[in-house]
Amino acid sequence: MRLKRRAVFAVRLAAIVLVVIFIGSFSVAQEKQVIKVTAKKFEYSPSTITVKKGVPVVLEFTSLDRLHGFDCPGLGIRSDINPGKTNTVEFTPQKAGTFEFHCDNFCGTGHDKMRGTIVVTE
Ligand SMILES: [Cu+2]
Repeated sequence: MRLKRRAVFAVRLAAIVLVVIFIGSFSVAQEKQVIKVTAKKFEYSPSTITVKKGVPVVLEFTSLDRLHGFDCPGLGIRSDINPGKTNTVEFTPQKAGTFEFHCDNFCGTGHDKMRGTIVVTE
């Protein structure tokens, strides 16, 4: 009988510890910043994307016309941007600064001018 009571106590204690760990993991998880970016000949909207150093970012890309690309070598980010589809890229900027991105899927006469910047603030 005494042994059974101890076992019940141990199980309850374990359950409480698990709940505390579970809740704790939520408060530690950092909010992600979700930014929608649309592409069309020959521009991105927004063309300037401002994010914060150390805060996780999700970029959600969609194209309004044809296949484009998103290449930001300074931050090591690249994605295709397909019409009728959402491509996502997740990253956490580790350095502050201004990083240029451009379209790397040839999309027509204005392709070379299809660019923008990611600004990472401290
Ligand atoms: Cu393009």
